[in-house]
Amino acid sequence: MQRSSRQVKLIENYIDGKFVGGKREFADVNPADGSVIAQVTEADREQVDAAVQAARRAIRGEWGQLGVRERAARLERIAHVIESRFDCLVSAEVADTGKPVSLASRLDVPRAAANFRAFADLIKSTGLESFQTEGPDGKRALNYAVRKPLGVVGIITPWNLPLLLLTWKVAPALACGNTVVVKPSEETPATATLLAEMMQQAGIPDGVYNVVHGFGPDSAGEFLTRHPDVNAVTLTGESQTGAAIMKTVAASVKPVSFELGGKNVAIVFADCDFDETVKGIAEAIFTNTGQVCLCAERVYVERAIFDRFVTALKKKAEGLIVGSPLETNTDLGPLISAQHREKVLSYYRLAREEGASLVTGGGVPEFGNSLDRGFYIQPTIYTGLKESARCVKEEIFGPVCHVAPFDSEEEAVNLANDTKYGLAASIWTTNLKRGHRVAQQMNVGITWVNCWFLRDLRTPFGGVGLSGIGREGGLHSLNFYSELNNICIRL
Ligand code: NAD
Ligand code: 6OD
Repeated sequence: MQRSSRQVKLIENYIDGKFVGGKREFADVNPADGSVIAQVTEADREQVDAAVQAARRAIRGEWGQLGVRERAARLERIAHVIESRFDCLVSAEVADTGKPVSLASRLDVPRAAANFRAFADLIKSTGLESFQTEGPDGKRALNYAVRKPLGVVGIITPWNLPLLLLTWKVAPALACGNTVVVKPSEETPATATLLAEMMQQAGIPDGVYNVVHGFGPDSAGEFLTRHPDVNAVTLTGESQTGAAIMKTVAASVKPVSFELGGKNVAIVFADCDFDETVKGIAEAIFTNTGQVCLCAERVYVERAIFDRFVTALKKKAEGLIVGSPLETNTDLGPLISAQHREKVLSYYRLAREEGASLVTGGGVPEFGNSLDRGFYIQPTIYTGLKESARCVKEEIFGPVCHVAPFDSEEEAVNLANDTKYGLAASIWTTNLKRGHRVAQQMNVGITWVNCWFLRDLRTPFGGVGLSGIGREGGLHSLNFYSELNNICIRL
C-alpha cells in the first residue's frame, strides 16, 4: 500500500499479503524536478527472511495445488487488472523514472500486461519432449520429462524499465508455479508495489508475490540473494552487479539468470534506406534518454555516406524535445538521478579529453523554470575517437553515441565485435543477403536488421560476455524458471 496520510506517501514492503513498514526509510525522488515523491521502507534482514518464508509457505498452500490451466487463468487476470489500472501505473512509472508519458503509455505498461498474457498462453500450450528408448537388452522404455517449479525465486530489477522488466521475470516465474520475492531498484519502487495491490485484486494467494525494498550490498538485495531458502536468482542490472551476485550465490550453487549491460553497435551500410535508417538509429540511441540496455552507443557508417549520415543524425538529435515527461510531445525526459547524470557528464568530459569532435550536445539544457532542478542532459553525438577510447569501450547509459566510418564489411564486423559486451546489434542495409551474413557474425544475443527493439516475447533474449548469462523469453524462460524431472519407464 502507498499510505498518504503523512506529508509524502509511504511505500512499504509487501510480505505475505500485507503491507509492512520498518525501521529505516529512504526517499523516492522524481528525476523531472528533484522533488521527493515518497518515503520508502527499507527491508531489513528479518523482513527479507519473512518474505522468503512466506513465499515458501505459499508453495505448499493453494498456489502449489493449482493446475496449469488455473495458473494461466490467474495470470490473465493480472494482465486484465494491469490494463484496468493503466493510468495509475503510467503516472507512477513517469514520476519514478522521469520517462515521457508517451513512452510509458506505449511501451512500459502495455508490455507489463503482455508479459503476463504471453506466459499464460505459453504454459498452456507447451509440451515436453519424450523418447522411446531401446535398451542394450533390446527391451523398450519410455522417457518423458515433467516440469516442476524451482521454489522461491529472488528477482532483482533495475530502474530503467521498472515494471516491464519486473513483469518480464515475475510472469514466467509464476507461470511455472514458483513464488517470488522481488527487490525493485531503490530508484523506482512504486510500480512493483502497485503490482502487489493488483495481485490481490487478481486473486493471487498471499505469499506468492512479495516485495522487499532497499539497496544492493548489505541491504535487501544482498539479504535476498544470500538467503539459503531462495532457490534461484534472476537479475537485470549492471555487469558488476552480476559479478557480485554470482559471488554471493556461489556457495549454495543457485541457478542464476543475468541480463546485464551492453555497449551495443549499429552498422549502417551505404545501401540502407537512408531516411528510415536515420530515424531508426536515432530511436536506438535516444529512446528513454539512452537508458535502455539495448541502446546503440557505437554507430559505424560506411564511408561513402558517413558525412551525410552524421549531418542527418545531428539534425534529428537537435529536433528532439527535451523536457517535462508530462508533456505529450516530449521526446526525452531526464536521466534517472543526479548521480547518474554526473556519471554521464563525466563521459562527456572524458570524450573531449580523449580527442572526440563534438557533433551536437555535450552539456545540460537550461529551462529557466522548475525543470532546472531535474536531471536533464543534452542528446549528444561524437565522432573522431580512437577505437581504444574508454568512451568507445565502456557502457555510458545516456543519450550519447560515437559515430565512426568503415570501409569494408569485414572491417565493420571486426569493429562491432571488438567489445567485452555482447547484448544487441542492429544492421541497416537493403541487401538482405548481406543483412543475414553480417547478422550471423555478430557476437551478441540479439541482432536486428532494419529495426531495433522490435520484440516477440517467444524469442530468446540475453547476452554474451559481460552482457549476461542465460536466455529468457518464451521456452527459455520456462526452462529457467522450472526444473525438469525426466522419468524413464520400462515398457
Ligand atoms: P544496478 O546493477 O545498479 O542495479 C540493479 C538492481 O540490483 C537494483 O535493484 C540494485 O539495488 C540491485 N543490486 C545492486 N547491487 C547488488 C548486490 N550486490 N546484491 C544484490 N542486489 C544488488 O543496475 P541499474 O543501475 O539499476 O540499471 C542499469 C544497468 O542495468 C545498466 O548496466 C543496463 O545496461 C542494465 N540493464 C540490462 C538489461 C538487459 O536486459 N540486459 C536491461 C535493463 C538494464
Ligand atoms: O524486451 C525485453 O524483454 C527486455 N528484457 C528488454 C530489456 C531492455 C533493457 O533495458
